[in-house]
Amino acid sequence: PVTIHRGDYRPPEWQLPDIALDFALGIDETRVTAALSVVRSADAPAPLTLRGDGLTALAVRVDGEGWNDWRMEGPDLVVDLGDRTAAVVEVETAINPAANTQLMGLYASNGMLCTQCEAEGFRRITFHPDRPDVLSRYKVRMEGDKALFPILLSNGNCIEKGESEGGRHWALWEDPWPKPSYLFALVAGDLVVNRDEFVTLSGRKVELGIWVREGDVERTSHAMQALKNSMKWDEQVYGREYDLDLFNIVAVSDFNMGAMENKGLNIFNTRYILADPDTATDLDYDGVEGVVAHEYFHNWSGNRVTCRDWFQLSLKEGFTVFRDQSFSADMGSPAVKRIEDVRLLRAAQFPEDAGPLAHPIRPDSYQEISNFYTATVYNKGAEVIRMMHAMVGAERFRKGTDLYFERHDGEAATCEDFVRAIEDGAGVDLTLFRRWYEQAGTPRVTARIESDEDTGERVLHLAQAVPATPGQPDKAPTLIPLRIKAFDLDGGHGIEEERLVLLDRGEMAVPLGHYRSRPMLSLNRGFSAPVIVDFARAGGELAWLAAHDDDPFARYEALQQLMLDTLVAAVSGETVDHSVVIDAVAQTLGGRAADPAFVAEAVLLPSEAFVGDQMVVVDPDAIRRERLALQAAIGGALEAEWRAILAETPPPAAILSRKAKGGRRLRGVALAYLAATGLPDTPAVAFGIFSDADGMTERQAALATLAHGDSDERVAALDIFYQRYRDNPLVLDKWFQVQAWSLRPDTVDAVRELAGHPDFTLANPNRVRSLYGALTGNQAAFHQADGAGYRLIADLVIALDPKNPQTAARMIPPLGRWKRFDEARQTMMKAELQRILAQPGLSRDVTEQASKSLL
Ligand code: HT7
Ligand code: ZN
Repeated sequence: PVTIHRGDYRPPEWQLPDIALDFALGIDETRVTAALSVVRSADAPAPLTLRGDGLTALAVRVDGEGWNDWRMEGPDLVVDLGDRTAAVVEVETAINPAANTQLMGLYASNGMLCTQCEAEGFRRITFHPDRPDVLSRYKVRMEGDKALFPILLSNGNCIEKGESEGGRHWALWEDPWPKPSYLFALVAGDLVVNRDEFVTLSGRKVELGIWVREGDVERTSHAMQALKNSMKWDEQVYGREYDLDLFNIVAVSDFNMGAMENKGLNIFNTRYILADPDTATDLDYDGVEGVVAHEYFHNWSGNRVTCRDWFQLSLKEGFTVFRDQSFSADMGSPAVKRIEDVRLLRAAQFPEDAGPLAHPIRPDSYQEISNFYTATVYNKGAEVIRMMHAMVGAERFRKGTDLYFERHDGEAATCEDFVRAIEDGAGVDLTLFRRWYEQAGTPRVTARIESDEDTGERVLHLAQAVPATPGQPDKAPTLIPLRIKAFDLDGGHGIEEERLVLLDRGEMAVPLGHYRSRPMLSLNRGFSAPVIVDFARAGGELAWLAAHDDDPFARYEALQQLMLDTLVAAVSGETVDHSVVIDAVAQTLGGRAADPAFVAEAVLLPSEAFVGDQMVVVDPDAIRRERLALQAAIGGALEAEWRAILAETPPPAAILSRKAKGGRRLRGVALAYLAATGLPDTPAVAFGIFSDADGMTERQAALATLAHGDSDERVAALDIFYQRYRDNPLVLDKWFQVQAWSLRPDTVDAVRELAGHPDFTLANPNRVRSLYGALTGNQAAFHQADGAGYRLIADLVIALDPKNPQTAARMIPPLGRWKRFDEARQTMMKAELQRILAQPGLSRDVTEQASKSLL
């Protein structure tokens, strides 16, 4: 496969100011006529290269005349326009949406037609430069059978519609805003709408529509509220107003990712639109809110200012994730949101940054761009924006973003443009900070307090190191902003204010002041930098911070570290005393009435994978054993507490207040701790909660707890759940998922069997993720000693690749973490990667991921 390098960027030789598309719609055949008005931007004559993927040119015309001066170069169409500087190039193609199992381009889902063009799907619809720095105004005419496709949607505004012969009808859409091809969208189908409106800051009325299948409209109210809240928030926090009279969202059930920000016509995975208390958990509700906001925010960070090339993806994705995280924090609990975001970063991004697929947030090269929609580009990218925000403060950051939007509105920009706008607008020098864009790998910060016992002077010594990553053996220090606070327990100088330390060199000494005894140091508060901190704590420090730190994130972090230290020691064969953790959990539980959501997050044990990340060689079985032992110890010691929490009447499922959600979350945690004790009544307690639940949060938590065990109640609950929700795909996904998450020793066998269940299908990415994605997240099962978990994933990749290479490629990274495991597992994991690579006709997506994973 060809490798594309960031340094090879060249501006386009032709611009396409206007495009007219004509679609004659059909499920099995859609005819597309594209009229591209092209204007040469190169100085000298240059052929017009239009990218294609699986297309045939049925006819080519230039300025209305049949044209023979064209050729195919591989999948692309090259049109020779002589020395013309402008022309209208018309190309006809025919595509088969029903056969499009890749779900890229124009495809059929559940009887409707829809598109997904980012990153390079437009070239599967018609020939086009298909690069994000070519922006055009689009006019789209579509015509189709009125009974099959009563609703016809595209970007912008519908400017005309009418009936035609043979039961057909048509619509003409126009988008006044120039956009890259990846933001083009079309939907045709039998849909119903939830309509609302929003009045913008300047008093313009915007019509809002959420389009779904008949019967689903009742489940769209949360998404609609989230949309209106997002529109308002972007005006208040970033001064960004919506810029069309219409904003449509369509939900589709077959979708490779979460959603897509097409201009004025967002297309969503149903998973991030549909929610009601009976079928969606509180976490699902939060997912809807966050993704609706994310896609809406792209209207400015992504659409009005887009990316020059795909290496700049984090320009729109990192910034937009930061924006959606800030929005969700403002809508709910900032502390809990930060905990969730950091947990995700550590679970998905840190391992990526430590493995063979590590890349900077602005990658230097790729073979298949779809493989770079990663936690690094998205989540580490968001952390990089967050650090800039922390260094300059909200007000100056806003000056920087105002300047960015003003300078680059209507343009295809770069990450460098963003950094320069923050520098100029906020008045800050980010020269050194730019290394975050260049270097992969999670920096490691080592901290140590040096004390002069005579004078009481304490100095914090900090050192940073960025690990070597593929292609980047040597790293330079970067700028790391660390929020710190030292607590004085001896009453010497009182409690100091928090400080922001800018660690801008390899090593640095930070005077802390004079203290009679060593102060309690709270470091990297709020996770101000996405780094790993090594800090040898004195005994009792973590427990003190877990109880007393005034930054809730730091309290959470201290308790997690305490748990982690205990688990790592136990896994390493040390005899451990669980009582320190138990006491700290008990202390934290004392705050549950005031903030149950925070308490629920804080008392959760670190995941098995995160424990593994702390070890030189991961031992999945020992980690499972010791984590279960600690869970059982906490469960048993605090049994009365857990039972008291469970004895309280749960908040009604329809109430989504912070407190109600927190209460339900804590009940789920309490049930898990109680069940871990193995006390004989726990299956009955869980089954009682499952049966009495008035909503999915409690029901799923109880089902997941039962799924770990071996009781009659487990069998009954799984059956009841299946029978009740077998016709609801999103809930059926949960049924597959809880079984693949199970801590039972036979989970790999169960997953293999579930893959043969009549409701399992490779055609739906949500279903694939719910079964196999859950398995790769189940450390001890995926790494089962006989390699059966690895074989199952490799079999899946091989079977899925011909149908949906993007989704197949996303299953590979867990196999690439082989260096972290013992030799026997390493051998088996590599063998599976090699088996995948030996398949004939493998996609570019899977080839790139599997071959890089072997390095
Ligand atoms: N910008 C969107 C990316 C996306 C995508 C990329 C590759 C293949 C399928 C896809 N669907 C959506 C999503 C987002 O970040 O908002
Ligand atoms: Zn995005």
